[in-house]
Amino acid sequence: MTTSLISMGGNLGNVAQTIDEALQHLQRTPGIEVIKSSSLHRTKPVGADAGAEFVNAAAMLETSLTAHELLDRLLAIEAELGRVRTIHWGPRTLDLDLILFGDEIINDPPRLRVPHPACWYRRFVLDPLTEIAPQFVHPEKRTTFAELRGRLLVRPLVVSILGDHGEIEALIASMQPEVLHVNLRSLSRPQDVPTNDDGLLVRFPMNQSTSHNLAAFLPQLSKRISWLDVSNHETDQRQTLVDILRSVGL
Ligand code: PH2
Ligand code: MG
Ligand code: MG
Repeated sequence: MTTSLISMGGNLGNVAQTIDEALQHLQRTPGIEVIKSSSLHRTKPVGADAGAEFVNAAAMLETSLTAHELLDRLLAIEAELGRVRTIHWGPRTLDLDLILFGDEIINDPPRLRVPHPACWYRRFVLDPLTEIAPQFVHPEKRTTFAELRGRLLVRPLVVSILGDHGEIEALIASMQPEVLHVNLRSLSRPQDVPTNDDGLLVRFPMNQSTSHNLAAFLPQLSKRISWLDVSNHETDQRQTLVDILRSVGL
């Protein structure tokens, strides 16, 4: 048997009822036991096309299924409860995400990555999760979910951005006045990265010479808790930064 954590969220229809039905569907599934579920959290939408306010929650399951079997079951329940996938990150009746599966680290993109790659900096995941599993340890970060959440509550939160200097400086200059409680910093050289692991360290797309320079530092940097790599994001940098700040609760 494996203990697993899932996150639930939606912003179309009666989400509270949909989440309740999802938990019943899970409970009725052979090989799945719902151990605990969190309260419902109203959260601001993250993503330009995400739509209205979300309701998010989390649940703890005990299962004899494999991670892939559990994922298939989650996707089937989403479909049974009326989810239609049109735009990526669009409004939805229900999203069921596999966050943790025992202490397994699963890398099978694009189908499945466990722990969920964004779970450690998303308040809409961490807030419900810490209600039911504060002392569970993230197997890659080797840190409890309560600690991961606590790291994001520090004010001002330092968000350091590694990227093309001119572009990042301009982005920060235009955004900093709008965002209180966050200290945005531009890092133009990997060797300027502070040694402490506080706040958030975000890697934006970089020109060849900077990214070449970064290669030597990557092994060290990627060991950090704060390391968030969005260098392959296609959306515009401003929206990416807005989404990150929304995710961490700013
Ligand atoms: N899920 C997303 C995108 N944005 N925002 C909130 N508040 N809650 C979510 O569950 C959520 C989101 C993609 O899965
Ligand atoms: Mg999701
Ligand atoms: Mg999903």
